[in-house]
Amino acid sequence: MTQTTSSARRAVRGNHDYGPLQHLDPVKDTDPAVYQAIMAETERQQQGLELIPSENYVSEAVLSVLSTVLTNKYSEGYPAKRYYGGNEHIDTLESLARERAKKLFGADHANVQPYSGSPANQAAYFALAEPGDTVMGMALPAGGHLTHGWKVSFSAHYYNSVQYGVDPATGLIDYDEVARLAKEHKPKLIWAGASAYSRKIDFAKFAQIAHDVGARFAADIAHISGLVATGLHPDPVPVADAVTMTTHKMLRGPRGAMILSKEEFAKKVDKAIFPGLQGGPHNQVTAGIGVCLHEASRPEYKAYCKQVILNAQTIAEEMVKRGFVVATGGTDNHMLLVDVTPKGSTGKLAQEALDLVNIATNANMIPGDKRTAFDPSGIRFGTPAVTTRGLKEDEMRLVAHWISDVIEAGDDEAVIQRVRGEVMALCEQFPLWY
Ligand code: DSN
Repeated sequence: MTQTTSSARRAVRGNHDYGPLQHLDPVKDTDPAVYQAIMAETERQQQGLELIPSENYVSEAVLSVLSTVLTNKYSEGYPAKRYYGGNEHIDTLESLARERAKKLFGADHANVQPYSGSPANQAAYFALAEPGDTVMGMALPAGGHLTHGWKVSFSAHYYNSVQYGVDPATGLIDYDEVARLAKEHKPKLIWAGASAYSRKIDFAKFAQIAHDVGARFAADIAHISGLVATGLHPDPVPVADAVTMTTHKMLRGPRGAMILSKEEFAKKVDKAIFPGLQGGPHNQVTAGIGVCLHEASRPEYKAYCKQVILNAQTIAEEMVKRGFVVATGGTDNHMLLVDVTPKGSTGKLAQEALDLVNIATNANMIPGDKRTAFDPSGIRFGTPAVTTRGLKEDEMRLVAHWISDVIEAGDDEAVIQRVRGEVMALCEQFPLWY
């Protein structure tokens, strides 16, 4: 998605004639309600800054394959082993995606069929543990994912979940504490990975802890997949029994997921996905995963990932200068967690105020948070989407100051109006191609 392409299109088509969405013309007449909602969402994405760290914009190539006849086909099974006829072309697409995933991540085996991140993680449990086994993962309030054993998830209902957190003072994973808990509880499976952790994760250390207690080790790299693929984050693939990830976050693919595994677990992983948990794969998504993996193998993608980190670090530095408390003092990756309570706000109030100025974020708990998950002390910011849009450090400085102005402004309508205007003007300068 280059700036030149987007600008050229808009020059020809005008700001609000969303050319690439012409394939929606048929639904305009048959279902205007759906059409209008899609157009409104397109406009929202155009006119706002997306700072939710788990979101991104797909390329035109990825979006185009999602709306194809591939959605018509049933393909239960795997390439050359299907339960339906007529799958020769689907086999080609799925094999391409699997081979590209293996090559990009240096994995023995790749399954590209999981419908999304939670089913992928469910399949990893199915492949690596037995119901009732003790499992260990990072607690949700500390930055872990629901499926890593949080109490409301299947992962705590069907497994005996032991949770580790972060050091409340530093916000960092305390590996000695993880090792101590592992020795005490003797889990069969240990998870590493997070949805809200801004520092590097030492996967080798986790693997050693798991090895020492005879546990299997799974890494969930949904958030940092791009950084791992490009060597900008320690790699779990050589040390983990299974590695799961969504494909729609930093990888800029369709909404889906993948599981990489060592050869030893390849059959178990495949069986866990089908027939264990899922039916037919979503072939249009498989094709989109293939395309995004191809895009991620190019040198431009590494440059993009480096910029993602620089952008997040720039926001963190500017917000610290404005007197905010950034968890762990900064970031090594694409996201940061900011405590907004010293400014008299809360996570929920700040998220709502930022919505008013077209900046999308999400309220999040911070390490040692005393507030509730519904209205926590923090906000989670991430830069994968704005970096895809072409924004760099100069724009990040502006963004950090707009965020700070809005959170400090409380009910000051003049500040809201000013910042909203400035955000929309910046979005006009960096249009999306949609
Ligand atoms: N919902 C994702 C996130 O926002 O981080 C995790 O699954």
